[in-house]
Amino acid sequence: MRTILCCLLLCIVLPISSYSQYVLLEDAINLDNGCIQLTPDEPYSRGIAYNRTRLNLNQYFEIDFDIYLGNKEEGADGITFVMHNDHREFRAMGTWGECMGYGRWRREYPTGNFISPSIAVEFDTYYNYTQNDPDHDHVAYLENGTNYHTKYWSDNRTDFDLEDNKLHDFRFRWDPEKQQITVFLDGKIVYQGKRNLIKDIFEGNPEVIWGFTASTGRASNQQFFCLKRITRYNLPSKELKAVTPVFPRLGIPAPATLTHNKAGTHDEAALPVTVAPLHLPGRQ
Ligand SMILES: [Ca+2]
Ligand SMILES: [Ca+2]
Repeated sequence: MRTILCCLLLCIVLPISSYSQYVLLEDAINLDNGCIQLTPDEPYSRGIAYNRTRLNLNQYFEIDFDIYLGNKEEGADGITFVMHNDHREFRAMGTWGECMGYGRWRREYPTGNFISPSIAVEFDTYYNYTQNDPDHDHVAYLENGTNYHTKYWSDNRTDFDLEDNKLHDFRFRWDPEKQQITVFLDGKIVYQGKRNLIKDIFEGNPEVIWGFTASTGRASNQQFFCLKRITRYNLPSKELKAVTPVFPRLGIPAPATLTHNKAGTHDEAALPVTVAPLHLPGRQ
């Protein structure tokens, strides 16, 4: 009887504990497929999801996840991956619309809602001249709640489109020895840069909150993410510390209509330790 009760309890507790890995703000919700929807395909929506476990920037780590930016090429606005030490902690949020729940309307006016100190990677699907966007979808590195950027990546294509009804594989790598950020999208390096994050951004604090933000404006798209794996290493030994499968509900396949964008393979050469890829049943 006790065994049956324990099993029943586990059945109840496990799904709750997997869902509770994230603090969900505003319109963010858990989806039945195990992913977290940041915005529905509705105008003027904003959703934010923070993992409850902070990252330590003294450790080497990689975060690997899928993102979905919708199925309407004319949709909006995009998703950001964010790391921050904003004083609002797990309640921090930025402005809606072109600011993607991360930044602010104008870089010159540090007013209103924006997340800072922070860094972010934006997946921008809508042209906004005030943020210096190219007229097509793009990826860009951002800091301290400013969406305005002078550099971007769009695979040297003017028809680059992220709202293609596909899951896109995104990987964020932090190497504290080199003080280097490397960002991959569908196997390609889309950003690489050196920055003393602890000193120059996070005011000496190596512990940062991390998660995803997204919003819509007049135009919209459904936008969600599915976190697959966090890999962390101790330095300087580069001993593997932990490989944490953090996909909320392992074993639940992605929507049948969605396929992966398989544009390339990851550059694994820079990894100090080779880690076998985490197998997600029902996913390729
Ligand atoms: Ca587009
Ligand atoms: Ca934009």
